[in-house]
Amino acid sequence: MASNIPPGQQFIKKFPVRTAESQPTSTDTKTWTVRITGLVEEPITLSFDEIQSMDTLEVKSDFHCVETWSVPDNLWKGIRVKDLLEKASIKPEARFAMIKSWGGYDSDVDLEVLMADDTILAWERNGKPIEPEHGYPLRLIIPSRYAYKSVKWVVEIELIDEDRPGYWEKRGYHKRADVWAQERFDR
Ligand SMILES: Nc1nc2c(c(=O)[nH]1)N[C@H]1C(S)=C(S)[C@@H](COP(=O)(O)O)O[C@H]1N2
Ligand SMILES: [Mo]
Repeated sequence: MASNIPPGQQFIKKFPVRTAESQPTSTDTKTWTVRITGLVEEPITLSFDEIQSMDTLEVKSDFHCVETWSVPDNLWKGIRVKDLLEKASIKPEARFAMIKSWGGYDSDVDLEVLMADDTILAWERNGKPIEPEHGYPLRLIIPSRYAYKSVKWVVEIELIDEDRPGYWEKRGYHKRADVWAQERFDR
């Protein structure tokens, strides 16, 4: 567990499920792909196998929902989003990305945060495949931001120059969502 917890958060033991859209009807890794679109030299589509064959890493982190619950000590295994984006040659004007799920949920993320060393696209948690309801086969993990940025069932990363709000950001949640600065709501 991290030595401290962000202000206003409480650790809980059970991992709740929060899903705004419909869960994928199939999480077959043979057909799952992630597209990188928008402000890139060449849009690319990567299969689950191609992603899994990249350099993998494990990141241990606490998971903080804006509703004030936190799940401590998750060991996520996946690949760095930075490595993925480098395959697509991002245009210099890209400053944000819209991360999109299979069922239409989305969240906007600062490119800088997306490129951080601990921002990963994960398929395992604590040594086991992520449960389907928690985002299998590929879920984004951004430890420093509230969990609504950690999009489950990722199918597309769209690079953009002007920020635009995702699903919860449209409904009042903060566009940056820094857990240590308690950026919960945008006023
Ligand atoms: N695709 C998708 N990703 C999502 C959400 C969602 O509704 N759909 N909810 C977000 C919110 S608000 C939270 S708190 C976490 C919850 O993750 P969990 O369901 O694995 O606990 O996922 C985030 N990612
Ligand atoms: Mo959340």
